[in-house]
Amino acid sequence: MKNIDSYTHLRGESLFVDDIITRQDTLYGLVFDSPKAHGKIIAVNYAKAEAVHGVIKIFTYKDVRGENQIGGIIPDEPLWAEKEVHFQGQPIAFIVAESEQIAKKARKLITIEIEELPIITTAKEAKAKGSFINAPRSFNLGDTASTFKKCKHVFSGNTFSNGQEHLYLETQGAYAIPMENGNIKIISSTQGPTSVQKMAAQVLGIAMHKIEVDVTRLGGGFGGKEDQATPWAVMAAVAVQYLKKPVKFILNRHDDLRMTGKRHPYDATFKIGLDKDFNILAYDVEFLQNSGAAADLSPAIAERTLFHATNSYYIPNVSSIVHSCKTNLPPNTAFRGFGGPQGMFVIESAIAKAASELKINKRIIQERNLLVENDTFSYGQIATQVEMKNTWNTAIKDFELAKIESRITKFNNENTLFKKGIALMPITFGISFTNTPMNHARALVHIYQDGSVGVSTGAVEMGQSVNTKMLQVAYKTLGVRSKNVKLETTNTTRVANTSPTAASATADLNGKAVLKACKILKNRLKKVASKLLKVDEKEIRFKKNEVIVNGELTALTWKQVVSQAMLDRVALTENAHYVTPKIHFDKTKEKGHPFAYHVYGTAITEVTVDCIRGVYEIDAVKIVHDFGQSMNLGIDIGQVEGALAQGIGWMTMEEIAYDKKGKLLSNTLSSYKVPDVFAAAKEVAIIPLETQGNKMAIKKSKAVGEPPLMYGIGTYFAIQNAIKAFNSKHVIKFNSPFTPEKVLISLYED
Ligand code: MTE
Ligand code: LUZ
Ligand code: MOS
Repeated sequence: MKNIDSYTHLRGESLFVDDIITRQDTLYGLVFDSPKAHGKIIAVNYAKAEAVHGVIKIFTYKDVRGENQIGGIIPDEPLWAEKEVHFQGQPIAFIVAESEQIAKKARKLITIEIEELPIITTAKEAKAKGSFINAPRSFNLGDTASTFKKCKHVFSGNTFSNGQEHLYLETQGAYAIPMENGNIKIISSTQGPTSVQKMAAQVLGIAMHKIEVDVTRLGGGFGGKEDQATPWAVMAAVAVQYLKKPVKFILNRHDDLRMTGKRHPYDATFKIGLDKDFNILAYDVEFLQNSGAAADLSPAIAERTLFHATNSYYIPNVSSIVHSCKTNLPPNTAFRGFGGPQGMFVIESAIAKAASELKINKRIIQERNLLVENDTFSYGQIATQVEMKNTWNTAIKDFELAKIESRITKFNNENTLFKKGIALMPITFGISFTNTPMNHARALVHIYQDGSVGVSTGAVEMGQSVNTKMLQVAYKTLGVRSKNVKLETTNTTRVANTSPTAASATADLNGKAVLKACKILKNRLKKVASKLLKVDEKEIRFKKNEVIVNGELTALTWKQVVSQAMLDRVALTENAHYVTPKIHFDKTKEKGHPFAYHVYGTAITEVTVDCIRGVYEIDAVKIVHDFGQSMNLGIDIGQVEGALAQGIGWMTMEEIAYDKKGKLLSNTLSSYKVPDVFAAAKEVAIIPLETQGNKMAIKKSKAVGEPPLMYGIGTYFAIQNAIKAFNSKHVIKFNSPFTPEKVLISLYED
């Protein structure tokens, strides 16, 4: 089934926040943000801005009737700065005017005096100064200290991986509308409608039921709208509470780049110990997460770094620790992979370092240590239904790795100024919110009296095609035609108290709820049909709007059954609640079984480096991926391709840069390079692994949103191998992204 949005997308008819028809009296918002990264606010002068014709009001923390607080995990983030500022781009005031142009003009007239305080921009500096968000977390297995003494080989090193801009095509934004009795409706481009509702209620000082949040779809989120869609929606709501007029606020790209957080940069140090057969016996790792100026989702992201610190390997002795370091940058936030990629880059670096020192192929160490059935993760979960080696061996066999390698060797022998490199990248990613209480969802299914169906869930459509999957679950379960089912907007008054659309778990959680609701409705209608046909309800099946008895079509239709159900006063609406069974985690012990299951895969990446210029091309990425029993391979392959491109971008060209003053230098699309069609791999081959799938996944179709991003990590090591083929003296480093500048330096250093 095609993505149900493709028709309107192609015709430009799909609705995003900025496409909603505005009410005539709509006003427009714009944020005035801090020009300094750290300091005391001495004075702000709004007089000139307020005097601009068409400026209605400038809102500050003084206008907050509830709490000036939007911190989710830790209440450490004011909506608008009060006495101090902690990062460049921190919102201080909200200008509401008759037009965006007027607001922009007014913004230029605001003057501010700040007494500057010392600025921290890196995690290392923060650690040295003891600047943290919270206490460190640590996952441990076995005993690394005594094991290192027994290891034949021990290597250590350090790594850095940089942040990443989400660059959703649709920037952040919201439209808030006054309803009667002080109620407010907010149309928001958010992955977390309930977070917007909850924070708006908290800041406005009103009950949650007075706020309705509605989401049609997002032009991309990638984690950037899990938490950070909230402030803009809340600001608009504060203005509505005061002015009783609709307020629209869409960030322009420049403001969005400057004011929002990104993927967390990580510094790390590692120590890895191996025996004579290259079994990894011990791994010690310390992560320094650059969290930015407030917690946002950093503690949860730090935790997931620990969950994925050993990637796809079984290591019997692990000690891992992560510090969330407080710096004067915009609070960094969720980004596809949620700390997992940062953890995996370090273990891959450690293995690369060991292989380089031992002068063996990295693949030998990787392969020896791949996870197998019943291995224990550092967090105590026992690995079951492990497909790691299955994907690895299939990739080697089906993509004929031996042939690729000999072709590369031949090429490198015959060419002096171009060198090729190859790397294998295994991935293992845990599915479920690591915070167990968040693993729940609801679906509200209406069958209308004409037989058509409306489905509401907590899932937010953001391009990942979750609505198409929900529709597939509904029409197949009910036994109607796909055209009979419509996916409604995501709305907090229809489906309440939702977890954000995140953790790749949305289709599983909401899909299971849809399945449950539809099964109940179907059984109710079977009773009605059984009365009409005078056969046992067990004999009845619905398929494509037909009623089938013992495999034979009957004259009865779905529509007739629904009409009869109306006459019989049968409920044609069902609300179902799903919670992921079996999962648990004990934070006091840092042990448990947090994930419903894991997703596995292997990528083989080939690159060619131009050894005069330092530029490179990605020749091919060949992937064997564990989709389980995919319910929509077209969509799932699209997710792999998109995530791969994003992972390659993170590892190679996307270079976030702040200066020492905490000013974002990569603040335009000419100074921040995202992968385009030329940067994409010239060949992407994806083989779906043939497996039984997992019962915990919706229709045994495994979650796919985030895991394939980590295939991109293979690119870093493929480039490294190409450099080695040119410059044997090159001492490998782990400092991503591997930009052409860095490649060029590596090619010629001795
Ligand atoms: N795909 C598109 N096209 N746009 C997005 O914003 N977000 C990714 C992934 N795929 C995203 C995407 C992220 S970060 C997550 S967590 C998952 O989709 C969320 O959706 P799912 O849980 O339905 O997989
Ligand atoms: N968000 C979250 C996530 O709140 N918890 C998670 O475990 C998670 N994992 C991936 C992406 N977003
Ligand atoms: Mo995705 S980082 O869970 O929004």
